[in-house]
Amino acid sequence: MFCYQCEQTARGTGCVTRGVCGKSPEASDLQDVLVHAAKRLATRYANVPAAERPASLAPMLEDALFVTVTNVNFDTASILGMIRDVVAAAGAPAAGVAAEAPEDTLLAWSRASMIDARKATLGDDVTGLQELLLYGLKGMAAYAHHARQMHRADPVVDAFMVEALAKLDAGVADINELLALNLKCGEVTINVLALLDAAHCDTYGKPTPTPVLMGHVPGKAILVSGHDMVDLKALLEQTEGKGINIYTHGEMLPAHGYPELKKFKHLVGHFGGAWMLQQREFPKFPGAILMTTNCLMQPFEDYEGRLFTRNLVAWPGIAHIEDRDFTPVIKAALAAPGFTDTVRTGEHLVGFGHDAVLGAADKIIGAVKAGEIKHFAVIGGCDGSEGERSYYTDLGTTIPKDWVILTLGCGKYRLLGHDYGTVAGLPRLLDMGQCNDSFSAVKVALALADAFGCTVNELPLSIVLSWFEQKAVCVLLALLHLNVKNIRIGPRLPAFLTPAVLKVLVDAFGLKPVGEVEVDLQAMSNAA
Ligand code: FS2
Ligand code: SF4
Repeated sequence: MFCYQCEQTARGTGCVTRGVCGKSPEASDLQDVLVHAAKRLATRYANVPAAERPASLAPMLEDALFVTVTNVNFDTASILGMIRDVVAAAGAPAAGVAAEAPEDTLLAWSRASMIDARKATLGDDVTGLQELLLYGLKGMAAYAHHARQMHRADPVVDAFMVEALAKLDAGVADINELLALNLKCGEVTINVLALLDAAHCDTYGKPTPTPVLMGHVPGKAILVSGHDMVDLKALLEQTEGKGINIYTHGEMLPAHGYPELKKFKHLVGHFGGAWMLQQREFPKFPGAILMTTNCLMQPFEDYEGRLFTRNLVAWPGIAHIEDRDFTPVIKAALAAPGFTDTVRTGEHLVGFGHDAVLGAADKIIGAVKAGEIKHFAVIGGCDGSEGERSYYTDLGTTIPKDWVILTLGCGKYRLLGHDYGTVAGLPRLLDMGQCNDSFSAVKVALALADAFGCTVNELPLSIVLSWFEQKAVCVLLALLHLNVKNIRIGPRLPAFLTPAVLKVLVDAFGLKPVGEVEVDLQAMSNAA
């Protein structure tokens, strides 16, 4: 195996014996085969007019890529089944291998496309740029998958997925073409983020500021993690009147802001922090646990019998829910003790999507003009387990009182638990939602630039991203496509970006790693 697609990659260079994430070498190799199969499938249809492509093509490519995103699928049997489906769809002449071929044959078939092989023939710069594009596509696939759960698709997104995968299959090696494809990936990411935003708002109503109980109340309980609002709504419907309380976990926290979800009285609160705390937190949750999408970690024995996966998430031996029939989850929740006491560790305000923030635009613009609000800092993205991530906590709590902090993604957990107070009558910490809601930050930044008659780069705005997995990669590409400069990224730079490629990004966009809090803060203030 060789995998360096996420921030926690071993020694900052690549996982080679077993994933830090828990991915086995066999699962990792099979994921590489699946990506290769997806590229071959895309090639088969690259020259077929979009209207003549099968309707199953786009969802199949999406799922194939989303399965390989960090912390999604660790189950070799399910990955192998998917490979066979994709190879069959590509057809033997295009694939060059039979769908029913033995696993070893499939591994040998994809060997030349593996990262190691390309590093040896194309060099680290080209391979890194190819992988940057692939990881951007993986992130885009995840967002497109979510939108498709709500019956939304965008032909621009579907077409780019085919075009870009086919280019990768053809071995595109020209640095300038690869850079252009990566920026195009960023451009199309804006489409998919807008699509997902509209799907969520149309289906569940526009998020509105809503306080969420951080804690629990007595009663049977189900914890819902991941990102999938469609699963959550179906579970809320199926548990209504059954005496079971539903809690959000991790990236499901923003669910409480949607009118069509918060109307369920048994959606009572939020339990726990970001994904990487689950092995400590899940054993303490006295009910059933549903993982709708990433981020899943290796389950421990004391909760594996009451853990369930959905969608593309899978772990060997963990029960998987098909067709949104949550009967086994409900049974497990009723069989578990549930909570017997009440604990309130606090309240967190969610629901500051673009609609809520821009609803206060006049107030915000007036406060900026009056000097009451000096600066905006977008601090968000993914969380992770490294100690260096305390940077984000320290930054958030050190930022001057006349700055507004916009946050999103599970990276927000680094900012919670501190009273930020208010500025100009607004909360200083505005939670815009999941990583899937990054569109809100883009929309607010563009609207502010419009209101002040300047570019985003001329706004008193700093963007400090925490990255972990591939959704963050496509969001970064989207910001670069918008020509947003001086983005800070951390806690570490991606292993797949070589010094030469980084230099290109630094020269063109001023992309920089996070540094010391005081130094960074001073630089952000000077730029304001
Ligand atoms: Fe967080 Fe994990 Fe949201 Fe990422 S729950 S790091 O894959 O998707 O952010
Ligand atoms: Fe390693 Fe990340 Fe790949 Fe897992 S996803 S094998 S942790 S680089």
